[in-house]
Amino acid sequence: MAAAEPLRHRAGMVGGGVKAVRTQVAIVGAGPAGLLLAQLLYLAGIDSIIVEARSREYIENRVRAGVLEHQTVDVLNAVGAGERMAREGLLHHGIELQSGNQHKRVDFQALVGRSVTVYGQQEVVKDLVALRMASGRPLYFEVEDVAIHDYDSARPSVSFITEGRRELIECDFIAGCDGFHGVCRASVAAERYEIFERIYPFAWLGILAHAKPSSEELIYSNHERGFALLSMRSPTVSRLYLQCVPDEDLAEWPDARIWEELHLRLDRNDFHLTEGEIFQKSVAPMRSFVVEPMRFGRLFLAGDAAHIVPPTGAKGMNLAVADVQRLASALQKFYKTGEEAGLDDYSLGALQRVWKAQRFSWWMTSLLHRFPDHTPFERRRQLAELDYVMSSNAAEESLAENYVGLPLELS
Ligand code: RFL
Ligand code: PHB
Repeated sequence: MAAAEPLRHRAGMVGGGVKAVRTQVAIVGAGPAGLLLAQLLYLAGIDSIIVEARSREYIENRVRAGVLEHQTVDVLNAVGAGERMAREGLLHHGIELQSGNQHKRVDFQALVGRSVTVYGQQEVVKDLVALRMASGRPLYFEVEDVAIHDYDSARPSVSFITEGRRELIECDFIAGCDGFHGVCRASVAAERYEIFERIYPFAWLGILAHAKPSSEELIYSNHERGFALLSMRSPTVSRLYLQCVPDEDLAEWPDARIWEELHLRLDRNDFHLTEGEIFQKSVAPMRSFVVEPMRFGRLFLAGDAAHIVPPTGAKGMNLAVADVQRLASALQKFYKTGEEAGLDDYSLGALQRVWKAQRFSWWMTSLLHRFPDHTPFERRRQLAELDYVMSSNAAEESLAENYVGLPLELS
């Protein structure tokens, strides 16, 4: 990757004592999408400013994704964010599918010659924040009242309040990397986009526990009582999930009840879950969501700002990473040659991958959860499909190909 060239960035005052700064790309949101985009641009000699609503401590401790596709690992390595991941990340060559007492290992290496890495999203965020700090380029935390302006013109801007003062970023482009509840997508008039959405009639209750993972690989379990997932973060920390109702009240889930339910859904004749001290609990809703297009003039949406997948396929953060790789490559071409074709293709190209990940995430979710409205016919059909996946090489290969990540094609 090219070394950093001199960066273009200047400050001045505009009317009313508002401090104005100029940059090439204003990035809203310092999640994996915003932070990785900033680093990719920095390495290409393109200046950016990031504004983030939360504190550094908050974003570095927000527990979310855990599975990185091999392409995500590759790009993190390429931008210099791979050192700790190489030491602490856990390379996984397969997963286990479970249906009652039956289980089957899906061997990614044997089927598609690829693997995934288990490394917490907040660790990726920490590594990327550290790189941003080392670059010396601006990353404002705890900003308020962020608003985007004039993104249909050649002179867009982003305003916000930091430390009680209003500031304005004048820029060439705005990257909306501000997640599902962010301000960027919400600022676009509703008639300019179409939304595709499915809300699932269940959620995941997730825990982190100081417990040695009871299995070397992830276990996805379809059980009479509902879905359960065994995952991990390190050799001493287990990450476990239980299907629950969407408005589940955590107060009704003391630790003993969580372990009891996990045992019921994961234990087998030859497998018994190891317990430990639970130090984090949360409930995550399940939704499939896509906005089309992902570009409005000089505003580009990336990551959860544009799409949400249910977590069963472990695709959310990986999609965010693929979006910003595409966006960074298009911006790089634009600044080098003035050519806008990559920017024009961004939305269509990104959406092709997004819809394939949507399909896979919906499929894994449908295969593994108990649906409250399933008829006995639909439940039998689901179990037959799972049995098919667990006994057909062709079906396993398709699962493996999608799980490790489809190839990323950048024009
Ligand atoms: P993020 O991470 O939500 O970051 C957006 C950032 O924008 C900030 N923000 C604003 N900043 C300024 N002004 C505003 N007005 C702002 N509004 C918001 C926010 O504070 C935040 O810092 O979006 P990004 O970068 O697109 O990244 C997406 C991923 O976070 C998400 O897709 C994954 O966590 C999804 N996900 C998983 N993805 C995977 O690839 N593999 C997994 O194994 C996986 N497991 C999961 C998951 C998500 C889960 N939950 C909690 C929904 C497991 C769970 C339980
Ligand atoms: C996680 O470890 O948080 C995790 C793993 C696999 C998934 C979702 C989440 O499908």
